[in-house]
Amino acid sequence: MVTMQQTVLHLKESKMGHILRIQSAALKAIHDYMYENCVVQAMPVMLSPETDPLNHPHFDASVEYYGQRLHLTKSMIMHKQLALLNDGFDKIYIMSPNVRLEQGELGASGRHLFEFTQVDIELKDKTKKEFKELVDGMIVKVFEFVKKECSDDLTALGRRLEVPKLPLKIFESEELKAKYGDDFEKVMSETERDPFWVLNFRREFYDREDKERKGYYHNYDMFWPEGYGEALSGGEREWEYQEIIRKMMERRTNMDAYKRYLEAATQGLIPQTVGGGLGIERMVRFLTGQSHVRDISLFPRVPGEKIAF
Ligand code: ASN
Repeated sequence: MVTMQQTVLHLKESKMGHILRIQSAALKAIHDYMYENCVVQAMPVMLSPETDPLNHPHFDASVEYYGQRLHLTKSMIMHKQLALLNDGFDKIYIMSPNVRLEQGELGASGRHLFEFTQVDIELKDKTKKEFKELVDGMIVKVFEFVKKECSDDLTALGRRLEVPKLPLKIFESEELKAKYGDDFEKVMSETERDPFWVLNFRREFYDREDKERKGYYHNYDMFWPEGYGEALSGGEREWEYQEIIRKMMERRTNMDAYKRYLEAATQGLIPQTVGGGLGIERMVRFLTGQSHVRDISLFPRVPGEKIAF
């Protein structure tokens, strides 16, 4: 149990000013970069009849409102896809708050909060290669801007940042697994010097599986180096009704929970898109060199912990 007194001490920590200045600079760099690249910003939704299923255990977070069950957003994946039905723009991003009531064991990972924000990006008629190029550029822009604007804050925190060299490296998950075993993400994150990408993970129904090469997924994660672990995940998306249904059946997804999305899919209304979400708190943890996302968050929601405020 976190007490009110501990919360006050946490809020008054002297390093918080340095951390929030670095966070502000990083967010400004992201917004500027998106604007320069014609990626339009959409506002988040926090309640919806359908949301990301998530592929790992978690508790329900939904409310009843006028006879309708509404779920707190786990990710805006399906909203991002549908937003791109509009012909007037083909790239969007959202500073999207997510609520994922995950199990208490994750509290020790250093990377999990049950309430967090991701910068969620989606591009229409683009490939994973084009998505990676956009994100690579964004990462460099963030590092350059933070180094330029916040050198005193970085020094105060004892943090040295190197601007990553582009293009960021790409690895195949199968090759890494063969080399390092199931713990490959951890090993790679600890040994690489720059952020890097890993391709092909078996995940949600909405990430595109290769039709000729079953079991190969056109999705990816990006990782922070120095052992900071996962930074972003995303992929090219399924858009065909038959594929979506097949993948849902394989994953035993409750299709009733996705009837509106499936209705759109039957009408061919899911655009062909690619995208991903980058965790803001995880990025700030890395930029500031802190050991837990709790340290960079004013009001941390750590899985398994009771909240004081
Ligand atoms: N934002 C992720 C994506 O675009 C989905 C997620 O957060 N689960 O793929």
